[in-house]
Amino acid sequence: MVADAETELLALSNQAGQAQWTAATYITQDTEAISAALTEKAIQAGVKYAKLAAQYDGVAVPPDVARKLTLLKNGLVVAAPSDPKLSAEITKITSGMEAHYGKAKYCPTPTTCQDIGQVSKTIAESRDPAKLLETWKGWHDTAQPIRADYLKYVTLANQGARELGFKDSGAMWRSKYDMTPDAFAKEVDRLWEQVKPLYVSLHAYTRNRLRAKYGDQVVTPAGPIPAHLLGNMWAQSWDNLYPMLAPPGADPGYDLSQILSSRKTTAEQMTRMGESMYLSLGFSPLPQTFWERSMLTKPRDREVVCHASAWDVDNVEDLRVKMCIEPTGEDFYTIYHELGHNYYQRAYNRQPYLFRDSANDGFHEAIGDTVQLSMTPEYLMKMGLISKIPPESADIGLLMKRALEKVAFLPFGLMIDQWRWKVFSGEVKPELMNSAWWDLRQKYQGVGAPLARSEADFDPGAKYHVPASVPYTRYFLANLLQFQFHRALAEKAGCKQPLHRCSVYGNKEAGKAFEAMLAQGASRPWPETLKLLTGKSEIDATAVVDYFAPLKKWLDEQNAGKPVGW
Ligand code: X8Z
Ligand code: ZN
Repeated sequence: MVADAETELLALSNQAGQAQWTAATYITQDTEAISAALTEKAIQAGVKYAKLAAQYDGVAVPPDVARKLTLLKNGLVVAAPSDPKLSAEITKITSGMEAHYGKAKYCPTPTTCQDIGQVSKTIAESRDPAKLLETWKGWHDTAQPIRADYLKYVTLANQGARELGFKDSGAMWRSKYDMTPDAFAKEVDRLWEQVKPLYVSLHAYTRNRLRAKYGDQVVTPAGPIPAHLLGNMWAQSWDNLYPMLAPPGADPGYDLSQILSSRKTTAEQMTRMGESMYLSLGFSPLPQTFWERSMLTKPRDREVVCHASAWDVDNVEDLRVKMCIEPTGEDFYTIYHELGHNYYQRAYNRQPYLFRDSANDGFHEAIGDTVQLSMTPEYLMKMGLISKIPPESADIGLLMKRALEKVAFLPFGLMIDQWRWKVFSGEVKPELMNSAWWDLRQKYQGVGAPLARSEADFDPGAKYHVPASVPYTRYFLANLLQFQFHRALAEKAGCKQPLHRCSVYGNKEAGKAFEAMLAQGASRPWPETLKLLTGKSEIDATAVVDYFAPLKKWLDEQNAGKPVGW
């Protein structure tokens, strides 16, 4: 049975992959329909084998077979109900919602429509609160039409998950972590408590600076920060605010966006630099087909899903990146993130099909980000991007920039699925979906809606991963794991400096250890795979806390006597 499953699922995954690639890089009614049909076939086979695998519960089998049976039972992200009509309906809805997101535009006037790239640029660069607000609202309003579809999707996905024995679709998502769904939810809470003080310090400092800039009318001294002011459409990372928040006298003195755009660095050049980082660690060059088949820039003549992603279309060597690269620091980092996925996919491609996946989904998201932590000034200098290394006195600035990206992200990485888990379980009722979203935004992020929202709005739908049905807790885990991985690699490379100054660029020892972990794929429970590289089998938030300890101290000094929390 397991052998049949591997053969059949591989073939169907390849077909669905080709159709999904086409649909995401050329949105039309036809590509959407073909993608929905082939995805449906793959999901139906996944459901069939999940049910067959469940029949072996309690039967003694060799350990690798047992692991494959587990992966068959909990491997789906969307489980279609067995009723053929409902199965067709849910795949149509999911393909349609992703296409809707891909095509979405904010049109201040009928002839001046702006896509996600353009509205993101405004939110990143403008410091005019009225313009920010208008743009924020314009983009969020584009999600209103998918609210009804989303509700239907929730019902159908739950029905599919229940047929497989899960309480609901959220419980199915939480079942993929080598522990019970409840234990995983507790684990996530535990990790959040560990990093929360660091986030709260950063939040208080940021709020103060924003208040100084925009005034008490816009930013209250002790309340949540309005979501449109943080330099990112979803307030998920705040590094675009760095120029406003830079610690006086500790600025590293370079701006990657400025350097890349003034040199007119092309998307391919940026990607080649990313590849060269992986090569320096001992990984092999990307296949020629990567360069032929990837979509690295936004085509002018058709609609595409610009949200960056990495693909392995044949589950062996057909690696691709889909991205609308602009010469900005943010996109430069994102390419390294995407290539991390591709190098992981290739490292596990000799595993049996069911093990060709990450140890858990947080690992997949953490690989490229780990490499990003090696993009130190010293590295940028070696790449010829900057001409002098900032002095030690600029460390707080460097840490601040990183924290605005990676610490600010933590509660966002957590809250999206806190919301979805509650929507799937029914704890959040359909008529309160949007207000529950804002309750969680406030609870975890200390971020508030910048203007009154109602249940006609569907603000979660304005974030790619919700219409595209991509679980999000993975990014929260990744933002912890990457610091653990970086610490382990830096140790292997013999780096004696503070971790934020360690780069493993060019270090084959570190690269070998990294690749050994990646090559395990999903063949072992993730704690074992984690231990292989780090010597520890638990996710450990002290890695991120230690990394930013000097910044935390500095932030707390700045926050002294001012309100902290919300
Ligand atoms: O979606 C992504 C990647 C593709 S896996 C670009 N990320 C999350 C996001 O953009 O919301 C990376 C960081 C978080
Ligand atoms: Zn990713």
